[in-house]
Amino acid sequence: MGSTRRLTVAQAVVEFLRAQHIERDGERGRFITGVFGIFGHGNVAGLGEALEAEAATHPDDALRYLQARNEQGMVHAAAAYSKQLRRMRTYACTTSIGPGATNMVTGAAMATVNRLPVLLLPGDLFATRRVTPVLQQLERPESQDVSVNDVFKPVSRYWDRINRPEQLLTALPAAFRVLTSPAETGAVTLALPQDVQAEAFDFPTHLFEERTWVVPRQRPDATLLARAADAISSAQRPMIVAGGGVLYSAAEDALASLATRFGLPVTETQAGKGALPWDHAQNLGAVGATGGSAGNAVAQDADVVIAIGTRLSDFTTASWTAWQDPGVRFIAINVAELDAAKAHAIPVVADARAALEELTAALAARGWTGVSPERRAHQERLRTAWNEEVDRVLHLATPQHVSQPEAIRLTMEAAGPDGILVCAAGSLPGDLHKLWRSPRPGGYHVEYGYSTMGYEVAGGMGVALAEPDRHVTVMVGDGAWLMLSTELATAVQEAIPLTIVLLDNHGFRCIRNLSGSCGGEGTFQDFRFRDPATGQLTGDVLPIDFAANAASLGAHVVTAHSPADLARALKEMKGVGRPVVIVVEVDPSVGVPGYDSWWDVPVAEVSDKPAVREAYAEYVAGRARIRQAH
Ligand SMILES: Cc1ncc(C[n+]2csc(CCOP(=O)(O)OP(=O)(O)O)c2C)c(N)n1
Ligand SMILES: [Mg+2]
Repeated sequence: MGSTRRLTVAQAVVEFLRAQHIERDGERGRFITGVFGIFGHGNVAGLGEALEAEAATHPDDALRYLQARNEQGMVHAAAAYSKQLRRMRTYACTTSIGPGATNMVTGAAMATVNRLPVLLLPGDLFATRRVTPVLQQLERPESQDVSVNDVFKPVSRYWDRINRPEQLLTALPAAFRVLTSPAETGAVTLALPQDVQAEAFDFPTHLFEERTWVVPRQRPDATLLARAADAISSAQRPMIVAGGGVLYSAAEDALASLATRFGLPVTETQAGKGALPWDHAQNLGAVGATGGSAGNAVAQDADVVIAIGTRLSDFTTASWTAWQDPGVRFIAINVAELDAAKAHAIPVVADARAALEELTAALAARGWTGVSPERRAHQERLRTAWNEEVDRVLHLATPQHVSQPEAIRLTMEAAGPDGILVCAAGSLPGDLHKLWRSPRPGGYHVEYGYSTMGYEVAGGMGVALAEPDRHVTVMVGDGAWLMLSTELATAVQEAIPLTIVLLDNHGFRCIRNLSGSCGGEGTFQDFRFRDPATGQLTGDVLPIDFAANAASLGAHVVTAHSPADLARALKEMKGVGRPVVIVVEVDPSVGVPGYDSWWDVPVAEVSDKPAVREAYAEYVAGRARIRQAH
């Protein structure tokens, strides 16, 4: 018999988390920084007890417990932390059973869609079924082997329920294999029944030995890499789409040298933005539905597309209208086979950095000199024109309060070269994708895989935890703020110096615009009173006092009525040392234009309304441009 330690299941989980390390390129560190949690009967006596003991036993390097306000918010914070640290560290999240658990489902989906590691530890029903139904139990007449935690299955990359203590021996390593796998990572759910959490077992001590999960730099297959190099070296109008995988792989330098050496234009997805500095000679900016004029112009006639670390979502592909050359071919470099096989691409399943290094060597070995001088000059003209256009839009002013592009410019100027911008949903991400200028990697953090309203404040806190030396600014719409901003109280509690710029345009503005382009009236989108005369939401604007709302949670609050107010507030608030919320009323009449782009949002095929019929006709014409590349 080997040596054992008698621990509760919860204590064993905490011991195991402490012992897990991760390593890449010779850099090694603990993988789980701490645990976010909200307690209830489903976890307080289990994980709650174990975490209290952890804090007492390891005062200097305990897994830090952070108190959350909303379980969804804490998953956002954990995932944002991980995204910012290129998936090399994360937090675990513990909840009670029932609503505490299911509140995490949206966060889980967000993490999985964005391929971000988070470890979710929801409490679960008594495994013994001694007491049933327990408070908050979902009873199903056809089976007792189901709980609300089963809803985590489709949104988790690994899901398990620990019904007996010894199951930890296989479940925990399996969970960490997935969490630390670049190709498979996402939300990992270990449901922990309330009784089992508190149950003791003689665990073998080897379970708690320090482990190091080495993140591999998978090399590409020689045949497929050669095919990719052949395709690129015979292309006339090749281009690169840089996705989040470039950053997760720390492949920015490899990307810059490939692009520079061969004159390849680089375009950016939301997650890939910042991989090259905004003013890098090869950076043509955003591509796709929220792309700019340069990125979308090179895409239009590209004959070979090198897609690196991207899911090729509809925003990136402009719903597959971005590429119009009938012979266009894709090369997809990705750690995940799922993504590498999209768009009928040459699938280069590999770590981005390893693949880009080998691709550079293979192209050089073929004697390829890169993109023709004429095409390079064309690319440079597009880049210059785009940067001029961005300057123009950033200065679009208004006599009414502040325009959104202006607010973006002032926030960017105040953020400076080391600042980090955090955003997720609403009209802001599209505008930011076009306009924000990130001088260094990691300065632009927008969650646009799941585009989750409510990610902004919680995510901003996670980013600030990840990078305490860089100032974090969150830009958030009034709608997203109202949906979920209470993690602000946690940021206050932890004295995290966040700046939150809350843009009040009295409604779900981007959906109002979308409704308009589909022939709708958009009246469901304004934050207005119901007007007794019309019976509709067409009354006065709701008098929501966002400043009072933020101040009530303990933030330092400033209201900015003009661009000068906003500039001053942004500057002064950087040194406050605790969360600051700047409330700005924006004039929604000043928008950021689109640049030869399209997004497939189906319009009602039949309607009595002429506006809808007109929108439908336009929609059908737009849809005709879809080139199904998959
Ligand atoms: C959780 C969630 N619910 C609904 C949506 C759909 N949605 C996308 S943007 C948006 C409106 C956002 O309003 P606001 O934050 O005020 O930004 P604005 O468009 O006004 O700039 C909605 C409802 C979403 N992305 N996330
Ligand atoms: Mg709004």
